[in-house]
Amino acid sequence: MLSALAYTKRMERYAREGMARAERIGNRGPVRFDNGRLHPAIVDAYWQHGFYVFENVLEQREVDELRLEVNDLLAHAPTGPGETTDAEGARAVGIDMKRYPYFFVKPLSDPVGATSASHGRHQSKMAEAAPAENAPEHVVQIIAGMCELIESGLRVYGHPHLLAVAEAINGADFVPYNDAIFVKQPGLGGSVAWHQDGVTHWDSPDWDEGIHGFNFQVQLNRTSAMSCLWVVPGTHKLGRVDIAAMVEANGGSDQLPDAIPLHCEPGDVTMVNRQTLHSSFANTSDDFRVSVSWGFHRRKSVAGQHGHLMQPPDVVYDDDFIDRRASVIQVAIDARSHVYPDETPFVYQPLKNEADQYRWSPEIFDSVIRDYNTRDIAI
Ligand SMILES: O=C(O)CCC(=O)C(=O)O
Repeated sequence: MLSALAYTKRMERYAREGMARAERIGNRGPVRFDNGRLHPAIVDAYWQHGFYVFENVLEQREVDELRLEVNDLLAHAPTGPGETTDAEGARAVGIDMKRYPYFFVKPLSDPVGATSASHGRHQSKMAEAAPAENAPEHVVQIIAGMCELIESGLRVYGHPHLLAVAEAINGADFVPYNDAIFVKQPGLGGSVAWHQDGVTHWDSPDWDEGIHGFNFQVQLNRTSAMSCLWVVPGTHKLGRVDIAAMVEANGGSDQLPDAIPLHCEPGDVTMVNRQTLHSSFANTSDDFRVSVSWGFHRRKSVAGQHGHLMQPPDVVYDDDFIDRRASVIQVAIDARSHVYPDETPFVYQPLKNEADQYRWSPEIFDSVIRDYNTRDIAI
């Protein structure tokens, strides 16, 4: 295992080269609309490269609200796997949810590379670094269930521009996937080994480059190439890629030669096709990275499928299951409208005639939002 210093040095050159490649590709800018629809140049650019970086999507106020609540959540998270109390000894937040929302890692480690986790989709082990002697044994890497755990999480889920993007990419009847707040503390955050997200449709006769949907990530902090998400552009078109062979052809190194960093400023939002090969490296930098992530599918990609990721295989995504999970979108739109009354709310076509049934209230929170993540639609 490398020392953190050696790991940083090894990353620095790769980061510089990656930044140059990223600059050549571009594929970033503000969300732009043309006659109310996502600008066709953005749609084309997304389908060409399998990602897009939207700049300056969230106002500072919303970034601040998210930061405040995520920091509070981190302060009241359990101190480690299996623990029930936070750092002050109080009962930790979220541990009574039906689906436990936290995923911990050992600092600067790769917990999933070359394991069978998630159908073995992380085929190759990433380089690891030795954390400082006083580092905690485990750190939080992922917190699920943001629409239940933080109010700003529910509100951002109803962001009109992001929902309009989802509609442009996945069709008007788009439906949710899951959500996860990725936390990469400086000097502690672990890696996420190279993978493609989808596990269901690789051999499907209907396979195409969008069949496994996409993920957004709202960035709450400045993230450099040393800490951010990396992608290999264009891999969403290739079908299932042989990651182990790519790493082997790269002399065993996880620093894949064509990859680019999706570096961001606070309030930027990345959109990454779930079939695009992506990873993040152990965070030996000074960046505190918090990425609030969630995804959407085409409805027809999930209808009638059964649980693969995150759900037991006997769970079937029938209309009832999908509609229930999708109603979180409508509640989020309404919750947002109370705090951002000057915005034009997004009209979610599947529920536009039932919007009144999904106005935010404590009762609707209990029936739609509480434990909504047990109904995540993972494929
Ligand atoms: O953001 C990261 O560090 C990893 C994200 C990721 O792998 C995913 O969303 O599937």
